[in-house]
Amino acid sequence: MFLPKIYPITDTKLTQLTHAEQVKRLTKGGAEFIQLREKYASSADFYESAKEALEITRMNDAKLLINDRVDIALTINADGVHLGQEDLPPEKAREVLGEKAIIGFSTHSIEQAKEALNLPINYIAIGPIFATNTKEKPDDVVGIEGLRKARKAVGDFPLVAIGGINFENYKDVLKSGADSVAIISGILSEANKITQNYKKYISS
Ligand code: TZP
Ligand code: MG
Repeated sequence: MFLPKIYPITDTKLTQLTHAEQVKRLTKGGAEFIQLREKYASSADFYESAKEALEITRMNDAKLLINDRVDIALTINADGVHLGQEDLPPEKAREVLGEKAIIGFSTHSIEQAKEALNLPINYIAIGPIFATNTKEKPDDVVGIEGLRKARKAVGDFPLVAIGGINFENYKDVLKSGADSVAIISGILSEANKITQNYKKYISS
């Protein structure tokens, strides 16, 4: 599966922009793999905005994953879902979405990362690597050392690092075993510079 080095995730609260607008700005910067993360909207509203965002990723040959919501991913025919420890089990998501869907799964410790190797998923995410204010009630910080250990534990399985990653630290994170870094505030915190910020990562 194609996993880009920089994996942006949308946040409407932080940006005050629709998911579609964020996706527009990200794809303009060259983003090829984007996750929609929505913790507040109603299902009806998220369904509409996810559909709108998918049109933009399709036009730009980018992949779109939906956080938490297998039902919405299925309904709009998104490219995949990103699930957490308390979401629908990945086995069930695979049954519902089929073989072609991309399924990512969040872990917060080496033990969870190891267990995730037995699941029908396409990548494991581990975090938070660093402290973050973006997620409500984040798990304990894994740290760079934890990431190194996670890499050893999962072998060459695709591994995404998340949490507190920014322009200053992302290269260290990639060197410490992550195939990809998932970033929210490090790209979106200045809503008028999303395209520019995304480009800054990929061009350095
Ligand atoms: N899961 C673990 S940390 C986190 C999520 C969704 C938040 C990442 O946001 P940021 O702004 O990149 O720290
Ligand atoms: Mg979740």
